[in-house]
Amino acid sequence: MLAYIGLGSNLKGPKAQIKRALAALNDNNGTELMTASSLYESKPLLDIPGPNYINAVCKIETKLSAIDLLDLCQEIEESQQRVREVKWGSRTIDLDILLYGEQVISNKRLTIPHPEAINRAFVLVPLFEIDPTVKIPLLGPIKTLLNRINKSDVKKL
Ligand code: ROI
Repeated sequence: MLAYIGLGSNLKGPKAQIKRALAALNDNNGTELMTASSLYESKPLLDIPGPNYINAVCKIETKLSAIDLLDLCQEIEESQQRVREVKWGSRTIDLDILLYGEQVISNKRLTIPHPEAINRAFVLVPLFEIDPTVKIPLLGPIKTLLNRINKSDVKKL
């Protein structure tokens, strides 16, 4: 199965945090890293005070189920000592499953396509970079989604 993961960090060396998580996504039995986007910098969403974020999106090939992939993402977050004091707060590393094939998933732990992420410039811009023709289930082609948002607040590094 092809899946897309969004990564974000604004604490403890954000660029290195993203790179370490990308390496971890390649360095295990269930997943293989296919493509990683450039790194992008943006202010915290909603102008919540805190350091700027570094974000990236990657495409993986996986034999894991969506739930097992979520477990893996959470293990990687924990292994990088994820700190998240409050909702919307700063964090060392955040891994979100954006897309899992063309599946639509909705249960207590998982909502795919990721409902919030898929509207954000720091996700759509790197996703478009690595796959400009990807279709988002329920929502349509990425190009259309990208045209609706303000892209000027993410800076490619
Ligand atoms: N803001 C930016 N710019 N990038 C993120 O990855 C990010 N992640 C979050 C919140 C706190 C919503 N803000 C963010 O979880």
